[in-house]
Amino acid sequence: MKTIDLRSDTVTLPPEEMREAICRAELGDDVFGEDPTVNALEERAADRFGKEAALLVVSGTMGNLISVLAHCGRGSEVILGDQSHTFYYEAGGISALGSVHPHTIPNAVDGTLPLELIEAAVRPDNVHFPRTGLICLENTHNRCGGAALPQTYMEEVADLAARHDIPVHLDGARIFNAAVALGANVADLTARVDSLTFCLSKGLSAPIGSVVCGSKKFVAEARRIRKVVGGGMRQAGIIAAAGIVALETMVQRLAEDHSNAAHLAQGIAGLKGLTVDADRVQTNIVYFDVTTEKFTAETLVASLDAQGVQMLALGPNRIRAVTHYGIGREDIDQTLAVMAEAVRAL
Ligand code: TLP
Repeated sequence: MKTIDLRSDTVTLPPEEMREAICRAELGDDVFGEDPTVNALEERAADRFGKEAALLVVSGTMGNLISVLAHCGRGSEVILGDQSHTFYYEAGGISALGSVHPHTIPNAVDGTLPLELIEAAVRPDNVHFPRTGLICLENTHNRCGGAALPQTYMEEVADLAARHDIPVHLDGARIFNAAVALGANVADLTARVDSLTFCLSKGLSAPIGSVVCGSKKFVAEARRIRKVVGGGMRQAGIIAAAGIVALETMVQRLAEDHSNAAHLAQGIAGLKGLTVDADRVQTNIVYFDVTTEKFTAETLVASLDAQGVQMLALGPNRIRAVTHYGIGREDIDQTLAVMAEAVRAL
């Protein structure tokens, strides 16, 4: 029985072309700046986003941590969503390692931070208050159902930030999903952020790695902080080689993942005991709720697991399923058949 793993797009395995590129990669010592494949990936990434420079890092978490630390000094404050990955899932790294103070405001259901709440969170110059050092956005927004934040909104936040002379960082772990869903050019979508992290190892299916992009000055500081947190890598071209293939070949196909996610959500909408807002599924993430007393998210996930379908229970009633390169339309149909049987039997 094939396991249909919908826990995350992080589970994607590299396609053959990536494995070959890894084997063939020209290598050098990247801490000395001498790995040609890393340099090629960083140049391509910077170009793709229209930024001056880029830096390969181990993970999305490391990219966000390094970026926050590069923008903010000890005791300064970052404005970010209460549902943001950086606040929710990054082990408090910005506080633990950077002494940066998180100022959370509630995310709207569409993943945005309401402008008036950002405005109200900006600290006036007063000896009692921390200094606002950064505003963080997330696009697509993981915990807000993979929502894609439109370019107009990104620009409105950038205008607000510019009025207060505060930089903006984007957690763009899945920014290519956003660009594909919105039919936008990824450089236009991110033109107004000062820095961003995007991930190679989610929908783009590379085995490891994320990239931080920004100005030369910012990336030089980020490079220094990467060393501080132990992220300076040596022959990292084996990672970058896969990343180059990811950027070149894996972006346009994300539309397939989005269509599979929509198909899954529509199917779930017809199942008893489950509720999903199928209209909100814009990209590759589907959240749905258990709305019956007969079973919980955990018992349903366990029962699906026994039938070879894996999802994540993210609360007593909340389940997440993520589509990706390893999942075809027939897997979604199989998933829906297994789910229909499970909700009937439980
Ligand atoms: N998200 C993972 C889990 O940590 C929840 C997932 O399975 O979705 N930003 C966003 C928006 C993310 O969704 C993630 C990973 C990261 C950053 C961190 O990336 P990694 O896992 O490479 O550190």
